[in-house]
Amino acid sequence: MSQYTLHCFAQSGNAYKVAFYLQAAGLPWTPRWVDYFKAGETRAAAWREQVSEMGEVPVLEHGGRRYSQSGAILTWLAEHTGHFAPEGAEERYEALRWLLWDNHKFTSYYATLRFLVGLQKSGESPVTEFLRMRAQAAFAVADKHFEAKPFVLGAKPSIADFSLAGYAFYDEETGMDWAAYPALSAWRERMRALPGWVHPYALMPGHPLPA
Ligand SMILES: N[C@@H](CCC(=O)N[C@@H](CS)C(=O)NCC(=O)O)C(=O)O
Repeated sequence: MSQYTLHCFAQSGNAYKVAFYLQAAGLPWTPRWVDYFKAGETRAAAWREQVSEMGEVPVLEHGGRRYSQSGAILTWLAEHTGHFAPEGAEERYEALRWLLWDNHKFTSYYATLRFLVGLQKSGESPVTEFLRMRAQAAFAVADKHFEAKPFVLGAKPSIADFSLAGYAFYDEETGMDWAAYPALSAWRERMRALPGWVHPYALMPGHPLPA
């Protein structure tokens, strides 16, 4: 039996942050598919009671405990396994800073834009225009950062990179032009080149969506 079970689904970049980490770290893990779209599993009272009160994926199970929030999970994994761990207090602070920024500004707007435009095919609206504007602002911040550093903390990838990489490899159309952010795009290629990299649709179950 695997040491780690990850409640996830293929379309979830937030789950991919942890799945990609586990894969790149070479840790033994098993996915547990969550029927988010059709059955609305995460919205069921029983799921919230038994798996996560926050009603969100990913959830990691290990040693009889459940862990949620990708940033907290990655931090916990780094501390307990040593893989991709920030080194020393200054790097731990830096990693936390970028994890929070990723959750609030980078992943959140881009993932919501991709959900609406790329998955739900919502078409354009003031909401998608706003989300794209915010995603562009976040992409510009990350692009500037990667002009100076190959990875978030410096020479080596860390948990902060896995967090930022959650939605970087999905191909759905979002109206975002990655080519306009060359340093960010180059970082994405460095992440793709890490041993263990697998596209999210091949790494986690549930793609294509069952009819
Ligand atoms: N900050 C959370 C975000 C998790 C998240 O939004 N997960 C989505 C799937 S990608 C979800 O389960 N959403 C359910 C909901 O918002 O009700 C994390 O990083 O784990």
